[in-house]
Amino acid sequence: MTTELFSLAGRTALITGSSRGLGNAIAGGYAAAGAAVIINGTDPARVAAAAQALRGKGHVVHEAPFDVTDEAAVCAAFARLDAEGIAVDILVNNAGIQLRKPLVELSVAEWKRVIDTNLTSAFLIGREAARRMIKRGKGGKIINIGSLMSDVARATVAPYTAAKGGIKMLTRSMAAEWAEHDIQANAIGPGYMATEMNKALIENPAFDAWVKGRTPSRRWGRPEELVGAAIFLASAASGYVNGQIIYVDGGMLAVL
Ligand code: GCO
Repeated sequence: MTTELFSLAGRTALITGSSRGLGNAIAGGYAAAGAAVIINGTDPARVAAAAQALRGKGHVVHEAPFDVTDEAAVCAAFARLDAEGIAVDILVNNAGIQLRKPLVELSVAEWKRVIDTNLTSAFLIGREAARRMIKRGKGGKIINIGSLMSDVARATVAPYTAAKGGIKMLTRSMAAEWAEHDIQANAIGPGYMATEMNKALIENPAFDAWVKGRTPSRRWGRPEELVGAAIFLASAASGYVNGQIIYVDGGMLAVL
């Protein structure tokens, strides 16, 4: 009973930004749970390498290199999947960038680049995936990757924070419109995870000490520590969970 509840066997999962970082960890966890996975990223060579690494473990892996901010590229990617008979049962909107700069120094172009990559992409890809899930009539799963910044702010990461706050509310909007089609839309809020995006922070002794002091677990999170929540939200175990955000943050948001 338990293993079936959390099995992803027979499902296909598209994870955006999965050639590295958190997305790649989730893709590996989904493949190990039985899903076929679709690796996405902007760099075809990096996507191919990530896909090959998972195939080397015996998993079924497809490649879909496209720019998540480009509507035409998103639609073309889904058209290719349609043509290949690949139906997306699980979508993880993970792709995101960070830009650390004071608001007063930020350009509109910089603002838009973060919002487009971290928020608008989730709308674009969520819309294409949901259109097909609704038409197929077999339900689906959408997991949006939020952040601590879905709920709290830190100076110098305003566009990222605005986007991640939007991710939380877009998740609820998706739940409001798509739950009746048996599509569960939820989010995961990673805490300070040891990823390439946070390398500069990890290597900054003062910031590293702050994260460790501010986090009850007294350490940075590891990307693979998101896999449990990601599998839960992608599996039958979360069939009545809608519009929620699960924080995997070592307890940081729970304490002062
Ligand atoms: C930062 C970090 C954070 C983390 C993560 C926390 O500059 O403060 O990049 O944004 O990456 O999002 O949940």
